[in-house]
Amino acid sequence: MEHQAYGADAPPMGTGNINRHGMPEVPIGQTVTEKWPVLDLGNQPNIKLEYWNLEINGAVEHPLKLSWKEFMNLPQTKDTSDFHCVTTWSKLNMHWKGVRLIDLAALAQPSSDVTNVLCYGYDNYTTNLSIEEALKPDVLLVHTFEGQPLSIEHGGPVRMITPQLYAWKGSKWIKRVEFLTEKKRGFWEERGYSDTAYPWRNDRYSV
Ligand SMILES: Nc1nc2c(c(=O)[nH]1)N[C@H]1C(S)=C(S)[C@@H](COP(=O)(O)O)O[C@H]1N2
Ligand SMILES: [Mo]
Repeated sequence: MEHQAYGADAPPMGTGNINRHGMPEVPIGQTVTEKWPVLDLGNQPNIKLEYWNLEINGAVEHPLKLSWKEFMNLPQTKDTSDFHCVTTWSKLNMHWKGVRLIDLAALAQPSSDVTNVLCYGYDNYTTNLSIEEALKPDVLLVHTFEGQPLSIEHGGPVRMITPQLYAWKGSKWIKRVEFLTEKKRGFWEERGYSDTAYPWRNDRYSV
């Protein structure tokens, strides 16, 4: 283990102005890009809106299975946030519109012993998050980017974003969020990537 100062966490690592989370704008080891690269497992599902559903279930009082219309009728949130890919690019100031995961959780009512979530994509991707990270107010299920419907290659009709974690934690083509009372690992987490994925800790791989 690396040496740390007594009585304090190591400061967040990165460069640039301090952002709204009190973090340096560009996390350690990242380079800002203007382009938006596409990264996935190579299978981009094309889900017609009439067949699209979002399931919120697991350890919850009221499991949900929402149609597109029901999803779009939920309270909508606009936000501007940054996107940090573990392959070392970051894209800043992206304008999103979608539904907060915490607003969906308020409808589903997770039980008090929930500790984790596992998110599932229509391409059978999975990724895991702690409940604390999953319920941060900038974790959105987005359908609109820069005023346009989110493209299929970037996870449309709806994907999750996790601006305070590496971007693999945000499932494209999101299909299901399962609330859990113990950790289950997702696709990359089973292959050596970090459960926590904190960009300002250079927390890319599991230790
Ligand atoms: N469903 C699904 N979500 C996914 C992935 C995937 O393969 N399938 N790849 C992840 C990875 S590794 C990254 S870096 C981001 C990339 O999002 P982008 O292609 O829109 O840049 O999506 C994440 N979400
Ligand atoms: Mo990635």
